[in-house]
Amino acid sequence: MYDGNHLAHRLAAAGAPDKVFATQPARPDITYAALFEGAERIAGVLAGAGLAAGDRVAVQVEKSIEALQLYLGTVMAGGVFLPLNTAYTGAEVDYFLTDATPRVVVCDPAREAEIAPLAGNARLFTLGADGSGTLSQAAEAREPGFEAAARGADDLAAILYTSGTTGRSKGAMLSHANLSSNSEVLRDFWRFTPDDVLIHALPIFHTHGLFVATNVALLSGCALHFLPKFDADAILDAMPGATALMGVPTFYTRLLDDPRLTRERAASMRLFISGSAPLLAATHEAWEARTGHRILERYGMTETNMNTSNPHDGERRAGTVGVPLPGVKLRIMDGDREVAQGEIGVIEVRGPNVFQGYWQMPEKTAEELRPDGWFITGDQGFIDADGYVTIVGRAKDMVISGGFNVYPKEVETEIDAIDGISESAVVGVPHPDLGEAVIAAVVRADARLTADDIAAALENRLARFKQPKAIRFLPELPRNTMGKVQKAALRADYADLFDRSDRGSTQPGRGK
Ligand code: MLC
Ligand code: AMP
Repeated sequence: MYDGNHLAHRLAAAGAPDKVFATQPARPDITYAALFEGAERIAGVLAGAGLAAGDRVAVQVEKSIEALQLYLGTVMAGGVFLPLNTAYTGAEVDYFLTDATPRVVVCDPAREAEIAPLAGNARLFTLGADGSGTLSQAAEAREPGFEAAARGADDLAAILYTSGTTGRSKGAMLSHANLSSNSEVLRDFWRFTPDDVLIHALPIFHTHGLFVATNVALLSGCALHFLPKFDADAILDAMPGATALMGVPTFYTRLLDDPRLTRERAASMRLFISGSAPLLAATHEAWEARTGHRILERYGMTETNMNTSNPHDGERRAGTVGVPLPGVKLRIMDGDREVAQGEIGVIEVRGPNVFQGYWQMPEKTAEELRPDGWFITGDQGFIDADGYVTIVGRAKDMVISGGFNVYPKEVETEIDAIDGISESAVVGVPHPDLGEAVIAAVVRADARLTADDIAAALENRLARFKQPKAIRFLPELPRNTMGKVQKAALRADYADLFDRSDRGSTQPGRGK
């Protein structure tokens, strides 16, 4: 039934119909057959709402099986899935909907009144964490069965927005083959089979939880422990009997904080995978000492899915992101010159995983995607003699906080727009729980302005994970002779702001 649809055909091929696809706390288990039947009903609803091939379906909903069915249903209906972080404020959602002009918008029932005016001419449905809402009502009213829309390898399947260095988010366009090829490679590289039981505690609005975890599970026909979010208790409960976990480094540091994490509890596990942010070698070592497992670290991004991975069978080298995945080419560049082996430069990648460009931003696409297909990642690294890649920094001004990316420019623009602010500089500093935390150095024109005033002004403008965890007032920003703000100096000044021995303390106070 899905033959003519490149991605749907592949995602539906491996799971045995009667097999349980997902177990979930407080909600019933769901089989592969039920997963796809629900997805077909949703595809029917979308088609009935006028969704034509290539139309966007913008989705800001809590994690649920129905949300996964919405992803699959969108692909089946020939649409382009556009997931949005649930933390985004109305102001942020407004930008995405204006930019992407979706045909259908799906939001949480609790935010319907707020999102409806932003949805414009799009058809609006609601979907709650428990599966309730107008989308499920419409789906239940339909007959099962849907003839998937014909879509080829190069047609778009998804647009994922990534923040931009200029402050304007860019929609990364991913084709059916971008997604299928990468997930097939990962399934094989990581040896996923129907016998696996993957603990899924990541959000499903980003590459990691949606395309890496979900697509790999579907393509291997394995089962998921589908958890609504990260919860150390739930993960530790799920671990006996499970075989794999995928997470950001914060997952691993938080689990290490729990004495219930033991070798015995991890006895059935075969694979712990980390990515989206750098995993400290110390975390890798502590994990091995506690559980006997060496975490497998891999490296990817929204525009490319996964690029490199430590090996399943060979040496998993702490502090490295492993070797280029089969079919992915990787080189280290200094501008237009490839550097000598072992030297540091900007990482570029090419392969079937590399995206189709940024939605309606040809000039941004041209800046980062070379005409011959090499994508300039903005990450800095080197390749050692036996092919392992180490990431040493970022050429792009970006903070990764708990696996979420924050572009300082976006935060600075919002702070600078507040009355009484002269200027600001936003940087990331080490944080014991989140890896990096966003902080702001601010110069006031109005000395009465407090840090709380700034926090209040940002409240409805920026998602909370982008809001500074500390605000410091300065008489002026440090600048070099060219007048450029010296962010490295700020990072050094505030490197110890979050006491590394005081894990989990995220609020050192916004101002002083
Ligand atoms: C939550 N908060 C954060 C935050 N997450 N602040 C900064 N950075 C974050 N990442 C804030 C909330 O706004 C809230 O603030 C408070 O922390 C508690 O919220 P919570 O929802 O209870 O947080 P928690 O469940 O502890 O979440 C932390 C987390 C989560 C690390 C588990 O952020 C997470 O699941 N991150 C994964 C992100 C991810 O999937 N990245 C992949 C991107 S794809 P307040 O002030 O209201 O108390 C990619 C490509 C690749 O990068 O290679 O994979
Ligand atoms: P995103 O735009 O959310 O897809 O984030 C992608 C970025 O996350 C990459 O460009 C890297 O900077 C970073 N990243 C992903 N995986 C790793 C990793 N294993 N180590 C270091 N950085 C990583």
